[in-house]
Amino acid sequence: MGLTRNWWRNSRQKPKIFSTCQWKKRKRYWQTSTEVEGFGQAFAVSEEQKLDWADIFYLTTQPKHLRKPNLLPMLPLPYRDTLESYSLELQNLAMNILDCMSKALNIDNGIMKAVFENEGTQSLRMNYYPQCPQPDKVIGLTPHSDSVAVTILLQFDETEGLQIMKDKKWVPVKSLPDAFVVNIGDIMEILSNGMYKSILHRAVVDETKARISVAAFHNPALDKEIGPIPDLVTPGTPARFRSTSMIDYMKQLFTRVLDGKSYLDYMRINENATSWN
Ligand SMILES: O=C(O)CCC(=O)C(=O)O
Repeated sequence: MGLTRNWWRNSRQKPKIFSTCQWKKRKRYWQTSTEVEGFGQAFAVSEEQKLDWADIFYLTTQPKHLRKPNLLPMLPLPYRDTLESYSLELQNLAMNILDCMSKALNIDNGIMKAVFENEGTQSLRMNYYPQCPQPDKVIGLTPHSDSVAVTILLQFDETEGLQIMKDKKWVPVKSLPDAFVVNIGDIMEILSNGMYKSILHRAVVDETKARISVAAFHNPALDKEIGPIPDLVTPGTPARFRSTSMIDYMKQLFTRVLDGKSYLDYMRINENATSWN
């Protein structure tokens, strides 16, 4: 898939922006009250909100014209180049994953291509979870499902922290060397009319070790409508989600706090609908 071992090793440079000696430089990339991109906190929407035990650096990477001029284009070299090639490799990997999903859903792969290719968006979130003397009293990342279609997650240092909800229990996801975790997001659950389920997950923190992860989020192009793919809506499997424009979906998203799968529930047509699988 184009991810050669050497390229992989080079790209695993830790996001240096989190090292303490970078404090002053970091200010250049700070989030503002009206801007979710940059360095700061994930999904902070009110003064009263309890924040997660993490710093994040969030930025749009694809398509290029949607990049904030003060973020990726201003990052120092060689870090900027590393992110650039990482972004492109992951965009290709995401398209391959979507292709496999089309096969599994038994739909023409041109359908996914039309939604994701060319202007399909990608954003990266680098998460830094410092060690915490009382890890049981905080959460690194609030339980949530990703609002996007597909997330490709890279975990550094083999430090554990990611947990998924399975059979009503939190299950740790082992961090394997040279491996990505692929998360199904809410948009994929909507497009597949519920055949793929988005995964509820969270990050916990460690008492002695900090942890870094990088999530690459992949979404349809902003001028697309999202809703169940017509081929997957039949008299026996009626549409389980509303359709909306990507723009409206994103606008709504950033006014909400991160809260489990509540946004997907908001998009659901009939919450009492029984699951097909
Ligand atoms: O740090 C992790 O393992 C989880 C990151 C994550 O879920 C996210 O960035 O949405």
